[in-house]
Amino acid sequence: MDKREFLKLAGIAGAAAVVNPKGLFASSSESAVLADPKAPFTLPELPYSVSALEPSIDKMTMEIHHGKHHAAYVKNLNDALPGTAFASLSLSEILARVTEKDKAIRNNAGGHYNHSLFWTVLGGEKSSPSAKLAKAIEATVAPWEEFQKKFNDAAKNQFGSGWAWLIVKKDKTLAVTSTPNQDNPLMTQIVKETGTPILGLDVWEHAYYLKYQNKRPDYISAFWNVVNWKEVEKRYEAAIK
Ligand code: MN3
Repeated sequence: MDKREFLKLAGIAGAAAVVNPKGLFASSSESAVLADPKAPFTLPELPYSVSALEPSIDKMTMEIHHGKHHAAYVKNLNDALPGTAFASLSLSEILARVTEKDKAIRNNAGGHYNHSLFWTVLGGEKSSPSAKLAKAIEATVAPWEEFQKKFNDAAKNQFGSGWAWLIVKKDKTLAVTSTPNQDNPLMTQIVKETGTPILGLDVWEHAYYLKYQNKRPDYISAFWNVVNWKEVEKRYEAAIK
C-alpha cells in the first residue's frame, strides 16, 4: 500500500475511533448483513478502530483485510452483477440462488457477505454468550468446551482457505460447519450443511499470516478473546424468529 492509501485508511480508522472510543458498534456496519442490501454494494465501515482487536488480531492485518481484501470483493461483485439474473437481488437472495456455474458471483457475493458478518462478530472482550444462547449451544451442539473444540477443529481442519461457522439450521437447532473459499451456509444450491450463520471465522491466510504465519491454531485461540457475543446473540434471535 502506498503512503497516501495508508493515510486514508488510518484516517478512516481514526474517525471510527473518535465515534467509537471503546470499540462499540456503529449501526451502519452492524446492519450491513442484517439489512440485506442490494447492488451497488458498498464496503461497510469497521465498527471499531483497526487497532481495536490488538493483540489478538493486529492492526496491519485489519487494514489490509478490510481495506483491500473486503473492498476487492465488493468491487468485483458490483462488476460481475450487471446483465445477470442476480443484478436486482439482495445479498442473501444472491447467496440462496447462486450455483457452481456462477463463479465470480459465488466468490465475491460470498466474500462480501462473509466479511460483513465477520467484522461485526468481532470487537468484544473475552466473555461468553448469554444464558439463552449458551443453553441452545449446549442442548443442540455440545457442552461449551466441547463446542469450542468442535469449532476450533472445523477451523483448523478446513483445508486451504475457508471459514468455520456456527449456524442456525431450518429446525432452529445450532451446528458447527465449515466451507471452502468464500462459500457460505446460505448458499443452498452449493453447500451441503445449510443454515443462517451467526458466528464465522475467516481462516484464509490473509486473515492471520502477518502475525501468526503458519500457526493457524494460535490465531484460532486468539479469536475467542475478541468475539462479540452480543452481536452473535442478536443474529441468533433474528434467525430463530
Ligand atoms: Mn478474509
